[in-house]
Amino acid sequence: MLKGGLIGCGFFAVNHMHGWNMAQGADIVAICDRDPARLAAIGDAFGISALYSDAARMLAEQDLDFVDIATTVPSHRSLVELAATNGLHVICQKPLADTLEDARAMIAAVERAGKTFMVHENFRWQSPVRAVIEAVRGGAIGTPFFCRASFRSDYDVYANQPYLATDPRFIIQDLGIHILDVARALMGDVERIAATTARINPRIAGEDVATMLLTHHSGMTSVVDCSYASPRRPVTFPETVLEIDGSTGFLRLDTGYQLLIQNSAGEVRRDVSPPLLEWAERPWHNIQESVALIEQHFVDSVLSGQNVETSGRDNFETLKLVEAAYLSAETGSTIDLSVL
Ligand code: NAD
Ligand code: 89V
Repeated sequence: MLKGGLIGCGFFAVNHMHGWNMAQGADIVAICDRDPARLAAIGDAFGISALYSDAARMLAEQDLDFVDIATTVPSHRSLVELAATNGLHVICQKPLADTLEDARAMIAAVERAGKTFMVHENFRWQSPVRAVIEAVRGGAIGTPFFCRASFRSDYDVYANQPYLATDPRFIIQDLGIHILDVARALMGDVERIAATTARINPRIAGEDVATMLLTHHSGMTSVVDCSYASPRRPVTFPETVLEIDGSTGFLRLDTGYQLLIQNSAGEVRRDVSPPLLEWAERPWHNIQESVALIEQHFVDSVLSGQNVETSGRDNFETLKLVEAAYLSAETGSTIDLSVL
């Protein structure tokens, strides 16, 4: 049984803890947060008595196999490097880093330690998205040549995550990163990107709309469009709508988690709604289930010695897309990923 320590007991950490409770092969035995009230709340809710306000002290006193970093991005590099120095496996929330330089240093630190480094990039682990990835990789529509990955609503995301309203970078770094990662999972790595951004909500600091055009190494195209300023009803947060044209068929993951596949065999419609786990609540259940799935993948990979799917190195390619999208929006030019 792997023993883990959770660092960061904020808004999203409760989902991490429920996921770890479900995971086979791992237990969280200690938790850490600088905020005593948040630390106590998670400790009480999950019956954990090893509580720390300092991560270095937790790592020094506890005999851990891994850490789960659920803090926001400013602390990610120092915490990942701390874990690597202590010879631990690491799973760290997205966005991995504020800069590519930080991300490179984190990847190198865990590699030097010879440990597993996984980024908690969970959207590709959502079961409806997974159903699409499996269908496409299984050849249901032949070779995909066009993908639209779309995430649009006016959901009040700032209520739970107030830092999103004040960060100078918002939708690409926080949400677009997930949708760009889904596009990579479906269509492969990217050669160049062009992006436009806008701020529609005047009460926030960053951009709440982004439209990105990706040219993949295969020469094929994806459009990734994200908005937290779209007053559509019903509100479809947090669903990703996917449309993919392939050489021999068409696939759509529509709102309401409805999957349509058309090909020479005919037309298949499937309800691929995620289960409502007993600790989950709508509309977050889609994301909540993916937390449990990604954590189980991490445990299985560490125990079996297999590579994790969203490793630090893999996720670096998604992070490059984020950086390149901001650069493109700033300069009005298409960015070749090889320059980063
Ligand atoms: P939050 O601000 O609510 O919680 C972060 C917690 O970390 C705070 O309680 C803070 O005191 C603590 N903390 C920060 N630095 C620390 C340090 N050095 N040592 C100990 N504790 C420290 O943030 P959140 O909304 O829970 O988000 C956390 C991360 O999860 C972010 O990176 C966010 O992008 C990500 N997130 C991911 C998803 C997803 O679906 N993958 C959803 C929500 C949030
Ligand atoms: O993934 C995230 O960090 C979240 C949300 C899905 C709401 O955008 O901010």
